[in-house]
Amino acid sequence: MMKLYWSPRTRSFSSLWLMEETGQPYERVLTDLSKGAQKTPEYLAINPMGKVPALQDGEAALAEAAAICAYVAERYPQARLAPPPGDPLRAKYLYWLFFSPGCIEPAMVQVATKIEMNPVAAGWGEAQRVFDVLDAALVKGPWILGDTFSAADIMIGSGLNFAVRLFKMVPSRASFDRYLDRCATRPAFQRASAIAAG
Ligand SMILES: N[C@@H](CCC(=O)N[C@@H](CS)C(=O)NCC(=O)O)C(=O)O
Repeated sequence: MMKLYWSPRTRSFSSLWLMEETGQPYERVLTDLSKGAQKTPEYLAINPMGKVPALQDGEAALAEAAAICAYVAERYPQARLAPPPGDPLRAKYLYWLFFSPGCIEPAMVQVATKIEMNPVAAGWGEAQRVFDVLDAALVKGPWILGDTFSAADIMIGSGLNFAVRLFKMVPSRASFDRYLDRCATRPAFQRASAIAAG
């Protein structure tokens, strides 16, 4: 059984939501960040960055929320969390899965901290453009790939939920609000929220 190392009110929400979407049994290991559980030698052997989330699957271990999405979607194809290889939708799926940590997350941090960056050198360019691109992609909906829900929605939905709704780091937009409302109607999102709330 897969083991998910997680902590409430952290980026590990995406992995909780992901595991709930699979419908597969998994073990949750509550990792107390305030007690430094993420910096013990045992934990660092799983994720040398000393951060949650992390996932153990037999002899395999990995961290990074988006990588966990890609791994679990591949391990449980029956959950249909990723368009299969050969499906033209897979290109956009991979694009949005990587866009989340590569562009959305740093843009959120930049907006929240107001740090100035040269947009040519910054991998995400201009924060405003990141949110404009996301806005345009979410206007039609219901999901980032259109009619197909995927693990890319788990990354984008959890990131937006964290930054727009929970921590109010980034101003919302009509398309973000509608999208987040749709995410929140998913039973797996609701179960993950209940688990995270304790
Ligand atoms: N790039 C990582 C970031 C993970 C991360 O920053 N986790 C934070 C909580 S949101 C953490 O574990 N912080 C504890 C620490 O740094 O000691 C991912 O996307 O999974």
